[in-house]
Amino acid sequence: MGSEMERYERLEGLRRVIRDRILILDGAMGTMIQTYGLGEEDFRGERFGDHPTSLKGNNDILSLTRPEVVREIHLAYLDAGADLISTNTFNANRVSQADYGCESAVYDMNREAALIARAAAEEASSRVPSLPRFVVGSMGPTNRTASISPDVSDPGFRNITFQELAAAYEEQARGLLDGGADLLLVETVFDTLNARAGLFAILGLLESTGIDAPLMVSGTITDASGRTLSGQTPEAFYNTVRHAGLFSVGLNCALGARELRPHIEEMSRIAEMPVSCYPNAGLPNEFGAYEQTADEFAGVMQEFAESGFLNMAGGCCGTTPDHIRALKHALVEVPPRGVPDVPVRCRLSGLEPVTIGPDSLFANIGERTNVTGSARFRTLIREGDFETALQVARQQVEGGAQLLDINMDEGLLDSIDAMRTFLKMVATEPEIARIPLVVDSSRWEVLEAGLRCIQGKGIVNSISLKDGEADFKQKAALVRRYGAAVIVMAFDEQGQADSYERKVEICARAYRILTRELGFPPEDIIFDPNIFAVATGIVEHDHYAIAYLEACRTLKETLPHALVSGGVSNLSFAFRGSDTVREAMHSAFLYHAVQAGMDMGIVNAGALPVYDDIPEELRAAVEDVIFARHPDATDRLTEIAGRYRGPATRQEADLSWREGTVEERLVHSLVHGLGDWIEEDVEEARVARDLALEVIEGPLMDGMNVVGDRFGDGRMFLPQVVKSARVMKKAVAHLVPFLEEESAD
Ligand code: THG
Repeated sequence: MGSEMERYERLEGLRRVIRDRILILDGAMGTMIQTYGLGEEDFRGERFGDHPTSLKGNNDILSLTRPEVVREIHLAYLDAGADLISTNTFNANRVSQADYGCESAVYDMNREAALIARAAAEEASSRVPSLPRFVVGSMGPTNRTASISPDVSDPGFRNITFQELAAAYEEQARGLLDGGADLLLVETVFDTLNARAGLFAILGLLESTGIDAPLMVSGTITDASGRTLSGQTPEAFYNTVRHAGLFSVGLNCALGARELRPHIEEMSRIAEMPVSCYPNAGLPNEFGAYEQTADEFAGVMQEFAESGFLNMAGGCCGTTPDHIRALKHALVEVPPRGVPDVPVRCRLSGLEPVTIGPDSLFANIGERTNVTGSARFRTLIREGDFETALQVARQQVEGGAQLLDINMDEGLLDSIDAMRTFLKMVATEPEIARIPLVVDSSRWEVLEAGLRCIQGKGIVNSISLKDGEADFKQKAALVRRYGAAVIVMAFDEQGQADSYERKVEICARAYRILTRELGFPPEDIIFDPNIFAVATGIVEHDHYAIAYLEACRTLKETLPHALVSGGVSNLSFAFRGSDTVREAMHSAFLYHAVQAGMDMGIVNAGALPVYDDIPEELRAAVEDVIFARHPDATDRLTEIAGRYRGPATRQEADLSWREGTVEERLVHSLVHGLGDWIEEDVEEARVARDLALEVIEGPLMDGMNVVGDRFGDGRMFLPQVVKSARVMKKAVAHLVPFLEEESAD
């Protein structure tokens, strides 16, 4: 509706006005619909008269069957002062509508809803032309989560895929845009993988249609931990959605405004775009009703605005036109938040944020979760023992890995399947999923499968110019739509770069293409100018380390914001079997590489000795090799290597808790979600007490009470609690036969 020109001018107006004042969003649609007391017949209307299942409660269908109700609610919010009204489409996606068997009406629901809202906005705008009104296409999170297993005993299971979500969001976005929505709002994000699927679809749609629709994203924090349902902190959430070129980002819904304060403050500190906030009218009472009055609600929001947190404000569940009127009144004099000058940095995320850049230390990427880089990991994956393979990941994290490289490239494996399964299992281990993931493969299909399984902002390892520019650009554009950073190898049509000149030439060319032709953010480009093995006995290899170090320095000086990485253990392949020598080579090399500007590297986390702790003689021999100081440097290192055989430095996981009493050990396993010892400990406790029931009522309940307390006060979050529940289930399963015997006695 309306011409392209009108739409263009309206959006220009929106981009201007958001700088001048806090824009007012509307309040709850569902809360208002409830006041109409509609019955089954209202929901069905004529169109769905014969629909086989009950439709009562399917609010989104009312846009088709009782459009005047929806229109009246929009007008009430516009009358209350809303600048933006959101369409009646929160659940109008085929995933949620499957509950009602209404998938085939999804497009129509969205298009009609947008038409209704558009007409209402036009009506209000024509009454007060100086106050333009906008239509926001609302897209809820669906009723499924892509990164949480609905079955506690099967952590690798999911009931929805990235592709299914992307298809659902695309269909919905098409309907909304066809009906005339000005903006699209991916809202109430409880699982950022769902949102990333939505953004992937929407970015693709906007690109293929050429439509300009500003995007809003709003997350929701569901419990005292201050995290999303799927476990991300607000900053991790922000880092995960930031790639989509957002018009605004913010938080809505759960907990109510008061509890949201620290989180919206955090968001306003980090977001490089306007911040929105539309909370519930407080916490629901025991009957699920919201009691916060319009004045109380507006009072809390006014304090947020005065603290400089807000650019857009409105209401979620339980809010009414009265709340919006009071809100508008409370905010009318308050200036909007100024968008801060946030330094350009590579901002990644797992469940928690990781920032890499000039002011951060060198970042370790754990290398052991690689089927070609670890014989142990390969055997476990080949045997399908993913549970134990997770231990390898955990050990890397405990050894200090701040990111984790995952590679499943092996001839005998179904690499796509292995990548998916492993990443889904990692997602249920908060200790591991805390850190960002690096999806490593030489096959694009495997990289893509990985990107569809990780919740946070990860890294693609890798792409290169080896198959030409067109292929490189196509993959880079997709990486961006998926919301990942990318490792670019110094590899082109001519082959891998081994000299300083070739390394710099290829990286500079890739940088130019990415930044100038694709608009790829330079901070999300990580160059890998190839660490090759030295001391191989082949003279041409002697300068490989120097070439890397010099290239590193030049790349950092000439390609602004881009980062440099490398696979450090490659350097020492010639000394396989001599871990002490290899590790000394890695540490000495890193010492110099970090000075040359290397930002991150793939390393055996936990197996890097401190540079100053390397025996003087060994260090000198290693550095002679790295810097090719003598023609006989390799021979010299080989000669002394014999003296440094034997086990190298290894960091073991801290097992001191195993020395506690059996009760303490049970509580520890439950609280930390550790399943490895639970059965033996439960058995020990059962034998000591003589009654299985007492083990449950005693230490197991004690453990779960600790979990409950920590969840209650926010020190644990849902994915951790799920792990505890899994351990509890395992413990109880062990006791069941004994419980049955006891009750038979
Ligand atoms: N650049 C980028 N990605 C990479 C590499 C790189 N990914 C893979 C690899 N190179 C980095 N990872 C490893 C992992 C392990 C080893 C080397 C590099 C390694 N493994 C022992 C070996 O082969 O001797 C295996 C020992 C064992 O089985 O336990 O050295 O350069 N972007």
